[in-house]
Amino acid sequence: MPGIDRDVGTAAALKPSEGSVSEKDFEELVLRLHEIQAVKFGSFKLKSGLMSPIYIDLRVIVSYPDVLRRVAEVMWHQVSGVEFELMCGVPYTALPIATCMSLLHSTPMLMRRKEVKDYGTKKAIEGAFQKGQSCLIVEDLVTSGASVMETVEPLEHEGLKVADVVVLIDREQGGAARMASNGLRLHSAFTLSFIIGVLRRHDLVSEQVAADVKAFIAGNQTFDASAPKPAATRPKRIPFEERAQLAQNACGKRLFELMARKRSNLAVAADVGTVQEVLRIAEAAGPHIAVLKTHVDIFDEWNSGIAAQLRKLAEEHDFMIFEDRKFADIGNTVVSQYGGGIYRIADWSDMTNAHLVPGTGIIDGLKTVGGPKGCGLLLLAEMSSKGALATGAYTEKVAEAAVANQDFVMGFICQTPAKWSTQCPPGLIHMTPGVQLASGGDALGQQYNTPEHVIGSGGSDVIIVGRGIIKAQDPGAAAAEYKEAGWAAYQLALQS
Ligand code: S5P
Repeated sequence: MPGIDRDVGTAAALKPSEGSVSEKDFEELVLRLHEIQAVKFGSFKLKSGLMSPIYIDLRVIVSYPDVLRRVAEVMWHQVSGVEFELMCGVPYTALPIATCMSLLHSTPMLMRRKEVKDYGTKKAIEGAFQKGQSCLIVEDLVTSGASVMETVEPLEHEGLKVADVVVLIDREQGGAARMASNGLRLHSAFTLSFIIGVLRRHDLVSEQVAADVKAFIAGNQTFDASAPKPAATRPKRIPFEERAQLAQNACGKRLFELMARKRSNLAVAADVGTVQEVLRIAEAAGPHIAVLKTHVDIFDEWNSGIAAQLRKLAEEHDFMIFEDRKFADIGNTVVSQYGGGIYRIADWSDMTNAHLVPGTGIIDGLKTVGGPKGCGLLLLAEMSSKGALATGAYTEKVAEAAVANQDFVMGFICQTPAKWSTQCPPGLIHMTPGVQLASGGDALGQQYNTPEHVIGSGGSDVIIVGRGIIKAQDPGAAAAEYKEAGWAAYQLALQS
């Protein structure tokens, strides 16, 4: 059934097209919503900071079962001709509405977990469903449509089909157009204009307020259909040689130059148990890699002589050394861990990495040791392992800290920088572990993506490959293969 076009006050527009809900029911519901102050007039500061002459708060309807039931009925009425097998409410206000619709019409419901942003690794959708089933989205209020899209994405990620969205109130600020541009049909019970029309007829708002609301709607549109889609506006990828000029950290600059010169954006994770093996990997993979990554504490022995041998191979084959120490302590402690101890990491590695859990003091501490030596720091912004906690707001904080400390921070260990809200300057490098030629994982939570995915849609620069190379029969040949795949993905990304 097509949605009812509800323009201010026209009788034809008020007529519900079918079913048990009458024109009078719609009008009475508007009056009741006004009565319980779900719709208020005055001067209200919105989340966006804008001042609005109208405020709609549908959270209160849970306190009025008669209203909740009527809301559910008019919304159900709007989709009476739409085919769907499941329903999912947009958290939180629409959840009781969806529940009520589900109970009244015996239609199963799903629930989206709002706190799970990273739906690649965690259960974001609760309930029983099968791939390919159709799901109706239930929302209380649509302004720009952004919240609806946040619920559509994880449902589609699970293989569900979403084509229709039902909403109680459409603020007419561009939500319907935005949804249409994403292939979704918006069915609204009321538009803001319709609500104002009813209240005006009952003399519950003045002519001036009605005019103010109309002007507000007209002046605050959120969707410009002629504007290019976000993907098209994403800044173009800049070649490594140009980014070398933009890097503020000397080590980051060297790495960009090296990658451009050697035509390799491959780092090998030399996670082997003996010094003999690490030297063998460095020799075999050396001609193909930009970076050799070590975990020095898993080798069977270590001394300055071994460090010198590794450095010699780095000079011969033109690669840099990254000690994957993942520092995570207070500034004062990491100074000793980085500069001292039996490993003396800062003496032989070009770069190391750190978690930002302790706060930015860890960057300051590491900088006192590595800064004067021309070393660089990579911050762990995201991790490849299942259930990793470094997501969402944490990742954004890490990005902000890197941007603020570019003299020592050269970039990130991350997964999908293309999805971050923080726009990172092109002088920062993104390096991504959890890479193999086929996606998959191991028994202990590691998750693999392909070089194309990581560099392409993921937006990263460097692939870090461990077992894909070191466990291969011929690590040299495997490194050559990963080098080709990583570089081809980078070339493709430059063109898109
Ligand atoms: O999130 C991360 C960060 C790192 S540095 N996930 C990771 O796997 N790593 C490291 O990358 C990990 O410690 C290992 O050295 C390498 C991945 O190895 P692979 O054998 O799974 O490719």
